[in-house]
Amino acid sequence: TVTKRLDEYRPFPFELETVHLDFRLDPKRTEVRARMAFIPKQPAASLHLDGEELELVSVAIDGRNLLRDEYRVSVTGLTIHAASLPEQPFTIETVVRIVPEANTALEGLYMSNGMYCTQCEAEGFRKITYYPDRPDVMAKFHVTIAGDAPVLLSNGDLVTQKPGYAEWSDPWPKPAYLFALVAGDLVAHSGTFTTMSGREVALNIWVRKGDEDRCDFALEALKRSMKWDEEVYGREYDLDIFNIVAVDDFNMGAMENKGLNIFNSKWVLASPETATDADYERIEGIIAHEYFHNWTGNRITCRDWFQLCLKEGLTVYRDQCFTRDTRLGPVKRIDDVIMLRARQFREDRGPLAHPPRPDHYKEINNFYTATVYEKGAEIVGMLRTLVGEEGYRAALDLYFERHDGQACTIEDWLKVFEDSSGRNLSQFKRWYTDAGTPVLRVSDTYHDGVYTLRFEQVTQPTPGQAQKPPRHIPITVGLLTPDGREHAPSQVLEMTEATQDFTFENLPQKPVASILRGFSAPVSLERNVAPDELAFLLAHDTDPFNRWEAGRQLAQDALVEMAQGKPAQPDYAVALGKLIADESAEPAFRALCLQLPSEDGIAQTLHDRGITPDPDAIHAAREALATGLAQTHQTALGDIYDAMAVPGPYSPDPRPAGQRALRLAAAGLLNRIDGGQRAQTLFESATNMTESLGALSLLVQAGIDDGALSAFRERWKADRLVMDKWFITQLAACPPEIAVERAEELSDDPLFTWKTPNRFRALMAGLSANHAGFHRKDGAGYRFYADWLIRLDPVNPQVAARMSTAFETWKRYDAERQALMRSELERISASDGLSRDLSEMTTRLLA
Ligand code: DPP
Ligand code: ZN
Repeated sequence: TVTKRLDEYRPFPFELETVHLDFRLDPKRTEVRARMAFIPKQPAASLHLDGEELELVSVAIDGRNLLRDEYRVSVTGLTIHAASLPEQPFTIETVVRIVPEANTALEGLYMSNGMYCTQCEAEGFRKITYYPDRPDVMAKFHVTIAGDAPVLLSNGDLVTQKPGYAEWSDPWPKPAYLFALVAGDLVAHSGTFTTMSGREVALNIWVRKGDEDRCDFALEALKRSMKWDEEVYGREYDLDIFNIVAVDDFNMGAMENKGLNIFNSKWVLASPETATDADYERIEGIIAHEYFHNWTGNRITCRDWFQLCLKEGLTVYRDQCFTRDTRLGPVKRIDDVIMLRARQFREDRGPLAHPPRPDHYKEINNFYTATVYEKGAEIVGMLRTLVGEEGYRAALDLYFERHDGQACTIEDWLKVFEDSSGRNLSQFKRWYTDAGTPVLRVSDTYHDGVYTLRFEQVTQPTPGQAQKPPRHIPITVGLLTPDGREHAPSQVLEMTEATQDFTFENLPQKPVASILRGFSAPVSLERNVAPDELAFLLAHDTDPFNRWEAGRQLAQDALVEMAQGKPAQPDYAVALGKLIADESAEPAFRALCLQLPSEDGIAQTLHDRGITPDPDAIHAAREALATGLAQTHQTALGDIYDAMAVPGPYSPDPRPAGQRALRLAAAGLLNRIDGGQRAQTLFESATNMTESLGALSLLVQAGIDDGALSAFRERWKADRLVMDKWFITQLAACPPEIAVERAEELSDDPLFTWKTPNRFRALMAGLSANHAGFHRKDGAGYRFYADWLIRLDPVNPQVAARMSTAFETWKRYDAERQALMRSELERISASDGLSRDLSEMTTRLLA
């Protein structure tokens, strides 16, 4: 397979103004007729239209059928020779046939539970018809659908419909990856939204019959998103109708097709009985994300797929800010950083490390990563920190004004910041082009009223990038007096050198520095801080992020010691005691402070400190620390458990959700010493999924789960979304020594419908989340996991490739485990007919 390179970008030599698509739907033999109006822009040798797995019926130019020697069909598409191309504008008409029911890769047009559905990003449109399937070719789409289904949907506005037929027209030029078609027996949960200029937009959430009472939360979230984008970014919706469809078989979370978003049903459907607090928050965030793409992604799209983070980083940043504004801001920030470290920092330290804007790839689907998305969002946040609130809004206004209707690059994006702020961002650009997480070392001195912070930045080499010049890093710093007051408001230090000093004068006493407030840059901060200073920050820091961070640091230090067989120091337990008792803090915040670092995170920290992580020792250390905390704070935790019960009907609002989170965190610690008694009671009395699933997880962890797991299965076996939770929860929470056997048993369960991505992911992610279970010394976890990747690959290469990232940390571990993982990766890469997706992944993982 070929490697695609950023520096080989060439514009498409034709303009494509409009495309007419006529679909005749049939599961076994769908016919697609496409009419494309091309305008030559420059003399072209030939015209290549992308196409894969299509049966070509005919191709004509300006009404004349082409002869067999006027074009060539290959596995990548249809090429029309130059001699047959008119010099004036011309129309190509093609007819192809495709087989939706045979499409298990879920890319292009496929079927899910009898419904037709499409997924075209990144390059799925070429599996529907021959077309210049690249994001910089933007055309107006006109679509007719003939098919035996009550509901027939496509992008844009509805022109006409009658039984078995519908016609849609999208006035906004768009790239093919935003095309969508849905046909099926669906029902709508509907509403309206009046935009800021007074236009009424019809909103519909389309679902299978029986699911319509689980749509209201998503509909309201959509309205909140539309309002927020008007208020915060001045962006108004631009069609008369906005449709969302829920589909059970979907490779991604959701897709922002113009006017017709398609969602994995997991991220739309919610009821108190079936969705957790975390699901509610995530649904709201994803609804917002896909809606926000209408401006950042659709109206302004990417020139090529190397620029993916232009739309994704910005849109993630926008959805994160939306959630911060609508829920608890500081708690959301901490959640986002936990996620960033767990996924992106992990990626950045391993063989899959790549820049937010990669410069080469074989399969673009392998670059829908935490680096492109979450690190991409952090970069936007840093830009905002550098230019300030007003500067940010000015830059975004200019971005929309200058680039509406265009396909853009990271250079265009940075230029609007440069032009609107007058700043030079050439060094800052390295955040987009360089991979790796900078390590930021800090030391401080104090003499005669002058306090000096010395920063040193180092970024380790990453695959293909040996040299790492210094980056432009915004470091938000606050200084606290020894009695816990602010010396001065937070300020942003701009680091641009490898080593740099910043001084603060006229300080009567040595201050306590709170560094990297709000996690102002995605770096790894290394700082020798005494436990009593961390305890001080945990008690007094006015920046909630750093307050939490201080506690996390204490926990991590304790776990690193304990995982090496050293006894636990009391610092963390003592410091945490104050926070447990601090009733002025948000329950959701206290819940986060009670959450211990994950075992995978501890393994990473050990590796960073030059110590080979031992998964069993890490598991034992974490259990011991949790048990110790429960013993030390038994009474206080018991009080919290009682006080945080939420009476009355369920509400997914952040406050009651925070109380439930704190209550479950307390129960989680106490579970180690109360024999699972609280978990048992909670499981039996739970009236919502948050408590029910939380309690189930604790019972599994305590090893007293038999009755509960089967009762849960019996109650929910017909509900696919809840059953996904049943699979993942028991694997993630069970004692590591039984994880692989349990995964094997579950893979024999008739409910393990492995071709459904959600179910496959539930089982595999459950196992790999069980750190010590997955990394079992005899390699049984690796073998089981690899067996399933090999089995899934021919059916659904995208999901198989995505799930192979479970192995991305293989070089962290001891020689025996490394050898075991390496041989599984080699076994995968030697399988017959390996997909381009998984083959690129194993090659990179093994490099
Ligand atoms: N559907 C994915 C997302 O919204 C890819 N664009 O991020
Ligand atoms: Zn997105």
